[in-house]
Amino acid sequence: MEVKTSLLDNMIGVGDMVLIEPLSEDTFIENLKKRFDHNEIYTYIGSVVISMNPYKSLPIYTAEKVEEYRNRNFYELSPHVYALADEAYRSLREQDKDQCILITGESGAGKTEASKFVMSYVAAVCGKGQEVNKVKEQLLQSNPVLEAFGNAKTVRNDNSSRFGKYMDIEFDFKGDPLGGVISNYLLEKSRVVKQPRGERNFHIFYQLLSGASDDTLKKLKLDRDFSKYNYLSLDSATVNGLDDAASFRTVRNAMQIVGFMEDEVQSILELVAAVLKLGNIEFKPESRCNGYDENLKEMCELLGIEQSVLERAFSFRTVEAKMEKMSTTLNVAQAYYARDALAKNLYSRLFSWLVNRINESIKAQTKSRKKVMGVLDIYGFEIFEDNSFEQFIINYCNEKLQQIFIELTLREEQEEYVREGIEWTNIEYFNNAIICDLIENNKNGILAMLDEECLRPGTVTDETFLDKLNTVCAEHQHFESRQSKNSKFLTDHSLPHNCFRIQHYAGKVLYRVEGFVDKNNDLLYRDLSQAMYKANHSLIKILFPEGNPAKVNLKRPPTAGFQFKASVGTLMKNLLSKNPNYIRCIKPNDKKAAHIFTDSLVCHQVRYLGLMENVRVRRAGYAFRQAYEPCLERYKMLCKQTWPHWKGPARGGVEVLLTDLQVPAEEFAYGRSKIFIRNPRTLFFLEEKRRQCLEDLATLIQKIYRGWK
Ligand code: AD9
Ligand code: MG
Repeated sequence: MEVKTSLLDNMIGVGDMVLIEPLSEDTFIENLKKRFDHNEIYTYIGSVVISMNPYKSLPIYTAEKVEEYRNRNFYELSPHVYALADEAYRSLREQDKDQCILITGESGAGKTEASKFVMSYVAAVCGKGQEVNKVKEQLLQSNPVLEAFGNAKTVRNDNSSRFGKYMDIEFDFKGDPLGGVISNYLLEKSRVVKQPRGERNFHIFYQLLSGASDDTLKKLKLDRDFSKYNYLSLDSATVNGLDDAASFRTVRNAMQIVGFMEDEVQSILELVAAVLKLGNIEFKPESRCNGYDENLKEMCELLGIEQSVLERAFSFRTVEAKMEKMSTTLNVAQAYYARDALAKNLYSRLFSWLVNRINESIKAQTKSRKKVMGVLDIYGFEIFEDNSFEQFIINYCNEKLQQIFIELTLREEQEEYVREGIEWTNIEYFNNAIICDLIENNKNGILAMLDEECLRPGTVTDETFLDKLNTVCAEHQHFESRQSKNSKFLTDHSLPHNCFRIQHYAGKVLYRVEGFVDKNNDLLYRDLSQAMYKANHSLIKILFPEGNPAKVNLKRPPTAGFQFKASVGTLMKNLLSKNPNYIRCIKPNDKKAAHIFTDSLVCHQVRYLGLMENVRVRRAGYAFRQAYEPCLERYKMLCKQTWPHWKGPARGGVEVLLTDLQVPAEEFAYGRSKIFIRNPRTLFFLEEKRRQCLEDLATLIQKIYRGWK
């Protein structure tokens, strides 16, 4: 059985980890390194793609490459994210199976870049024509817009996603794109008012100041100088390799393609400017708001708000109790708190509005049944020096994705062997379900406890929350320790007093509780939302519907944690209903630098991503499986006895077929309902035979046709 394959080239390492001999963590890492050194950043584990961030641009995403990978078998060419995209798109089109592309890895590992390569590949190979091209352009151009408003420079990544994004691309029965739907998950809005050292605010602020024309800036009452704005950190305002001015032009252009009207763009920029102005408003003890505060005045002018209304909202707070309204005066600290809360709310609501507005443009214009490819690109696992509610949420989301990976590739795979009656020895792996439970359990999970604390009457502080956590988790742990030794809530007396620690799948993280209660509550004083609602500005009005006095709703909005948990739950259900394709991104070093491969760092990621277990399950098992009927249907032309019709059960037909083709017996196993093929090369061999057969047939038909003429 001769096989042409580029998976076994020893010079540049092995293209599929399944083929490594002998397999150990060392040989695994060595293989990654060898490939990385040769700019081979992709490696397979069966159908899973490992992607190493090269931190330099490689000439492997050209139109020629797209053509090369188009309609080729997954194992035929050297590993590439295009091969995965092609496989997913083809199964969607030919087998009518909805797909999802799950991209995981820690912050800076290359998820967002990978998601864009997948999208651009699919866009390049699907459908043609003016209408279709417009849809594709709009889908692709939604990226720069969302990145401008939702990404920022962090210490881990110069273009770090600060929101989670899931995009469904919808196709018709022919495989032509119809449109898409984007869901976004909790933007890290605290960044609007404060950034950790060495980090920046969201890109759009710098892009606007650097790239807008003098005239635009004048209209927005802005100064080009970043240092004039309190909300823009100074120490890292320009980032090497980022051209804010050029990006602004790209974003403006993208907005136009996506279908934003000029007046909408203007409104959006007014809001961005208003946030910067807000950050410069100052409060004094004698009179909270200084009526002559230039920033306050300009902000009100930008948004069409009566200045006295906003001044009042920054000076007093109305509390409604038992049908009575009481006004309390805000002290200076409370006024600053209110100001920042307003800035965060303004920005994050603007972001959600942008997502909805883009959805409005890109939504499919038909109600007929659609085939769907979902692409998930979330914020990666993060450990900072200082970790707060945002990191907790981000890491919880990553924990859930790891759980899906474990469920589908490790657990399900092994269970399937048992179900199909195939001989199998179980492979041990770490299951992180216990960590997910610690966070999301409805009764005593951390999020539930935080909610309980937020809703409890009386004085609630971050410390009371921590006390509760420590008591309940310690009890739980005591209980747990009798059942399992794996409790992941780590109490130890060396912890700083205001912190708790969780052993996540990807490492231990120390969380500081300061701000947890407040961020979870996510409340905005009604006086402020009412002031915003009164604005003579169409966009602001939409963003603060609760400020409408006619719609006074005393019911408390759900907490941030509760909403996040619910949306992650929906996402997981959605993902589980589709055929998963995995891209597992790895970061080669902590310096954002090309050519550096830090073994220990890579090793850590390989371990927590469960990649070794993944290869072991894959190796011990069978790379490919298919129910007997479709398998026979696909390959029956390769054998005289099965072609054109096989009488009898399909399993018998497949047996005859494989024997006739002289596939060695150790290469396959017969399950109850499926045939299992051990090596991808065998599958490739079958596919190649089939292709030849079809080609011969086509030549024959042409000959006959010519003969007729
Ligand atoms: V985060 O969780 O959003 O903070 P990501 O999304 O995993 O993170 P991202 O895709 O933004 O990381 O990649 C980080 C940077 O690495 C990019 O800005 C590129 O400069 C670089 N990168 C990543 N992948 C590639 C690639 N395939 N080719 C070239 C790359 N550069
Ligand atoms: Mg990203």
